[in-house]
Amino acid sequence: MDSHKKIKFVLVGGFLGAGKTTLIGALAKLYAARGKRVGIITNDQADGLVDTQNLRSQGFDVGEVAGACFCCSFNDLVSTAEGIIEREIPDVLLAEPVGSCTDLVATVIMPLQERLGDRFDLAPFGVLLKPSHALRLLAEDADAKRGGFSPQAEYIFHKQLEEADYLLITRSDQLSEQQIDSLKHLLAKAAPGVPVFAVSAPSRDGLDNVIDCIEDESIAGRRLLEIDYDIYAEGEAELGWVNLSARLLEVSSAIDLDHLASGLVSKIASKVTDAGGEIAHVKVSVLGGDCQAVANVVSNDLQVDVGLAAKRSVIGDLQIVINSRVAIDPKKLEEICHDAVVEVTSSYDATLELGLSHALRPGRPVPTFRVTV
Ligand SMILES: Nc1nc2c(ncn2[C@@H]2O[C@H](COP(=O)(O)OP(=O)(O)OP(=O)(O)O)[C@@H](O)[C@H]2O)c(=O)[nH]1
Ligand SMILES: [Mg+2]
Repeated sequence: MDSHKKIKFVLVGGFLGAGKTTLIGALAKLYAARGKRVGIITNDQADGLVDTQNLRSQGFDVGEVAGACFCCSFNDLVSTAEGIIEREIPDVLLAEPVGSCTDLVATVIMPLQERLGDRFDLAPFGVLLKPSHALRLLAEDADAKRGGFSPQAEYIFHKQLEEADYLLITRSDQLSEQQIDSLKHLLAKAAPGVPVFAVSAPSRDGLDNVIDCIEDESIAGRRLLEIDYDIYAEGEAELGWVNLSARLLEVSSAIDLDHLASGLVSKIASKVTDAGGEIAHVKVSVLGGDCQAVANVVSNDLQVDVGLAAKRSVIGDLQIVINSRVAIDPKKLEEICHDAVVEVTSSYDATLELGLSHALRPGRPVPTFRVTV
């Protein structure tokens, strides 16, 4: 790369389970096919990220900011970007913030532009929407308007919309034209004048529109929010957060990685539903040799999905990583995840070794920097 050319820095926003990691994987592949070098930065409140493993297993250079969101660990975000740049200068850096974060223009994009604008070219800010979630939260009919989460958590969703330069409705492969049109109609009211595109990572529909938005500086509105951090903090704290890891050792007969990952997600989801919890995203990665499966569920009433299929059965040690984000007490969620691993793996001829577990509620966001009007 021309050492004077700026690195395009693309922050991909959206609520938990909206499809950020999946879109980043698809964009990274598209950029790579066009001869561009891509670096990726993932982010979470605790370490042990399914997303990092998912994107690394697809062959990308992924740096991780773990322990706090980008806005509260801005300097870690910069040093992680520098780590990627030292390995090989990318043309594009794709960064995924925590899905319960907002106010990212003021706390990440503008501070990056002000401090590192000579190295980075900050792309317009795109925000993804999970159709089932958006349809419920934006519904005009009061009966259909049931977000599942508290008004404080819904506040975060609305603030995310408000700061977007462009909006992406994900999973277009699962939507009818009519559903896409009605979502666009609702979004035209909620975010007037903001371009909206429907995208599908599996079919690649709409990806060119995303690249066009990334390149179109004229849509970068740098919308600074008026936001109440008390409500924002309460909304984030509604979610229980569990990252748990385990290993399956002495595996004596081949285990289907996709089946194990989806079995674990199903078990956790059914226990969460029984306990009255509201799922934002439960994801499980199973790694065996050089193969990886990731299974997900993003709502109590949606099916478990194998987001990254290994299509392999493996004999040998397996690594399991569970990331659960659910509106429920984190200790209860930890117990559920723990019990699910024990129950699901008991049917295999193998030894279970439980590893680290983090159970928390996200703390109040305290941005390192915050640009105001
Ligand atoms: N069919 C379909 N599924 C998708 C698409 N995009 C995402 N998904 C699925 O949606 C689920 C969540 O996707 P992720 O990319 O992990 O969502 P995320 O926004 O990164 O989630 P968090 O990191 O938890 O905030 C996974 O099961 C994906 O396979 C899409 O375009 N089509
Ligand atoms: Mg993700």
